[in-house]
Amino acid sequence: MTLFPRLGGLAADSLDAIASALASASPLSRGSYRIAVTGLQRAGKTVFVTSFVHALLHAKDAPVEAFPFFPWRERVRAVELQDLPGLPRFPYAERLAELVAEPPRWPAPTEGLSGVRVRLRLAPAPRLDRRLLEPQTLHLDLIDYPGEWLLDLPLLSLDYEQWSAEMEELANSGKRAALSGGWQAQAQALDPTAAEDPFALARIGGAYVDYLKRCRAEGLSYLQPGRFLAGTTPLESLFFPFSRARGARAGTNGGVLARRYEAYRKLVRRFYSLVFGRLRRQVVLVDLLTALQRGQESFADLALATRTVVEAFEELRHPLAAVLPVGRLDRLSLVATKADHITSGQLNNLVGLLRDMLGEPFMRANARQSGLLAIASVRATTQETRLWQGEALQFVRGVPNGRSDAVEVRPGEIPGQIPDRESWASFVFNIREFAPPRLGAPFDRPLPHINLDKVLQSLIA
Ligand SMILES: Nc1nc2c(ncn2[C@@H]2O[C@H](COP(=O)(O)OP(=O)(O)OP(=O)(O)O)[C@@H](O)[C@H]2O)c(=O)[nH]1
Ligand SMILES: [Mg+2]
Repeated sequence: MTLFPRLGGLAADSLDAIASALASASPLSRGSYRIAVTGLQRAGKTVFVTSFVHALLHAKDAPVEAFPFFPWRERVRAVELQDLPGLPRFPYAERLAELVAEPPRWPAPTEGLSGVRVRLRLAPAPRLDRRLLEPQTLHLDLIDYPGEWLLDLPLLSLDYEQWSAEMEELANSGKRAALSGGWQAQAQALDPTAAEDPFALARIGGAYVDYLKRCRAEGLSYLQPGRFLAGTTPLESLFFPFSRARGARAGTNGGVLARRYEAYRKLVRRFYSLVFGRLRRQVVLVDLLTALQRGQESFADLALATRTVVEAFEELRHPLAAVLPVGRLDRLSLVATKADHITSGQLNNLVGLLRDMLGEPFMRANARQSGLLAIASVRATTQETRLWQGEALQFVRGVPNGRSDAVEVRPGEIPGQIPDRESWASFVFNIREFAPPRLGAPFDRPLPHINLDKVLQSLIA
C-alpha cells in the first residue's frame, strides 16, 4: 500500500525532459551559444537574464556606451526572442514589465530551470573570401537554473552514514545549533531498527526541510540536500541526517532513509551527467555583499557553498569525468553581483574577494577559460562625491526598498581578500537593498548596468 498515492517521484521526469531538450536542440553549431546562468537563491539570476536579454534586443540601436561590448552592433538586422524547444519559458516580457513599471519591482523568487533564445539576424561580414562568410543567424540560448542543484555534489562521494555524520556535526555548530533542535530531538526519538513508520519519517523530514529554510533565512548557504529548499519534494522522498541508521536493514526506519538517500543521489548523478555536462558556457553569480553585511558566519558559509558549486566545474575535467559521461567546459564567468551597492573605487576589491573565496588553486586551474567580474545587472544607485572636512568622500545614492525617498550611504570599505578572524570586527559595512531605478516604460535601450556587457565578452571570447 502506498500512503501518498498522489505524489510523484523526485522530479526525475522533469530532469529527463530537460535532458532530452538539451540533447536535441543543437547549441553547438557554429555561431550559436548556450549560456547557463546559475547562483544560489537571490544571487540575481532572474534580474541578470532579464537585463541581459533586454540589452541584446536593444544594443544595436543604442549609443555605444549603453552596452559597449556588443560584437554584432554593425551587422544586426533584427533580433527576436523564441522559446527554447522542450524547456520551460523564461518570462522575459513579464519580468521586464515589472522592472520598468511605476513603481518598479524586482522579480519574485523563481524555482527550477527556464530558458529563452535570442535570435539575431546578421548581415554577412564583409570578407574577401566568400567561403568565410559567417552565419547569418545567431542563437544565444540563455538558461536560468538554481545553484542549489550544484550544492549536492559532495553527496556523490559520501554514503548515507558519512553524509549524516557530516551534517549532524554541522548542525551543532554556529547559528545552526539554535535552529536544529527541533528535528534533532525528533530524530533522537526515532528507532532506526523499528519497522518503517512513514508518518514519523514524513514528520521528521518536514522538520528537517523547515530547518534548512530557517538556516537560509538566517543567511546561511551551505545547505543539503539543495533540492529540498524548493519545497516541492514529495513526502515519501524526504530524508534527513541520521547516523544512527548505520547498518539498519531494509524495511526499517534506518533502511528506508538510506534507500531514499540513494535514490536522491541517483538523481544528482543524472543531473550532472545529463544536464550539467551539456551546459558548457556558464555564468555563476555570487552575492558577496549581502553575506558581508550579514557577518562572518554567513560569509564563511557562502564561501563553502560557492566552492562546492564551482567544484563541479573542476570535476568536469577531473575525477567525475571518469565516472560520468560529461563534457568539457568552454567558458566560465564568475561574477559578483549587485556591485551598484558599493562605490566604483571598490569594484576591484570585490573581485579580489571573490577570487579569494574561490581560492588560488581553482583560479590557476581554470585561468584559461574563466573570467572574474563585478557587475550590476540593473544599476539602482548613482554615485555622489561629498566634501567632508576637506576630504572627498564617495556615497551611493538610491531609494531603499519599500521607501519613497532617496538616501545617500557610505557602504564601507570592501576588503580585497577574506578578512581573518581578528580583523572582521574592524570592518563596518552599510550595504542596503535598493529599489530598482525608475526608468518608465517603454524603455527601449539597455537598462543601466555595470559591466553587464563584459559578461557577454567573457562568455564568447
Ligand atoms: N541593486 C541591485 N539589486 C539587485 C540586482 N540584481 C538583483 N538584485 C537584488 O537581488 C534580489 C534577487 O534577484 P533575483 O534576480 O530575483 O535573484 P535570483 O537568483 O533569480 O533568485 P531566486 O529566483 O530566488 O533564486 C532582487 O530582488 C534585488 O533586490 C542588481 O543588479 N542591483
Ligand atoms: Mg530567480
